[in-house]
Amino acid sequence: MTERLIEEPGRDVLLDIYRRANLIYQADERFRAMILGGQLQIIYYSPRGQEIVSAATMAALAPDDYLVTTYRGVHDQLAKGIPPRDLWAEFAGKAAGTCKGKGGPMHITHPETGVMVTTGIVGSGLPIANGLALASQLEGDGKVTVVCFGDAATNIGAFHESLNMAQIWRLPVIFLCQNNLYGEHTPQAMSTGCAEIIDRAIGYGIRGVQVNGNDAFAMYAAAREAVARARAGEGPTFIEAKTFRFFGHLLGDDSHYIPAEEMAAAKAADPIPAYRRALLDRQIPEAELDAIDAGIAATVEEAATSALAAGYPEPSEIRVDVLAGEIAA
Ligand SMILES: Cc1ncc(C[n+]2csc(CCOP(=O)(O)OP(=O)(O)O)c2C)c(N)n1
Ligand SMILES: [Mg+2]
Repeated sequence: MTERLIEEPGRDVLLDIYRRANLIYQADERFRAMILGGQLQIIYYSPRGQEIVSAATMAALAPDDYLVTTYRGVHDQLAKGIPPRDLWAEFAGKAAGTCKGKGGPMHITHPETGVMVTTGIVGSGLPIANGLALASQLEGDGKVTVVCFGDAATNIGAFHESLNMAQIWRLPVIFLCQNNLYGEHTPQAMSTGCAEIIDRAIGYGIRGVQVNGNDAFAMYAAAREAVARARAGEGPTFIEAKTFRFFGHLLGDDSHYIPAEEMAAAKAADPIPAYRRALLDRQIPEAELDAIDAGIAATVEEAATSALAAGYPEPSEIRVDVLAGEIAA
């Protein structure tokens, strides 16, 4: 395999990553406020702290590449390009949502932006991603599939089977492990036998890349290289992106099982302000970043407000789009 030298991305890409990351950041802030304020009744898995992983990865994809993600997937879905208005409506169970209000946050699907499946079954996205990648390989459509999952998911059988199969068939798939160091309330060392998750790549002969997922430059470089390999027919890549989640497993989790100093260190290295500082250091004017933030604030406001005002699905819709084919009433 040839090594590629990857330079720092240009200004457009840097701002694209900034826009995606801050859309996630602002949307997450609003989702949490709406849930805690009683405006949304959903179980919510905040991606706060993991924004850069998605923003930089999705910036390296083409709009029609595929994504498979999980219950903690709102960052991936927004970064991939689902219109916030449609996503919000689905979270609120409204007919205007991505699945007409019948999927909910756990099952966000939006083929128009390549978001093919969101699943709550840990590890179940990986074989599905292989299927999408195999279809692309057979059809020669040049698309790449990214599947996101957590660190604890690497203990599930489907993870191991999927890496093996993808490598044998040289599938155009990227396995993106968002390693936030915890699975539900369990620290990694209590559930995972190996010290470094990336070492699992060796057993399958698959290219493994461990990266600081909160570093936009490193994350983008890793994703771009993996995309290039997949498109060139060189097969899959397993990326382990080290990151952290600021709000525990789900909203309401008090994170008592996380040592206070570990949480404090993670928050001190918050990737959102860190990336803003990195752009300012590169002479990107603050006013330009502020203008992007303001545009995002307007988008989020519009999405949240329109979702609340939208209507629920009609009762007559209850059997529509649920199974292939008609079901007798
Ligand atoms: C097959 C299966 N087993 C157990 C669960 C319960 N469960 C939901 S999330 C979770 C932890 C997953 O942790 P990780 O893969 O690290 O992802 P994270 O939530 O940290 O993003 C578990 C065990 C499940 N949903 N599916
Ligand atoms: Mg985890």
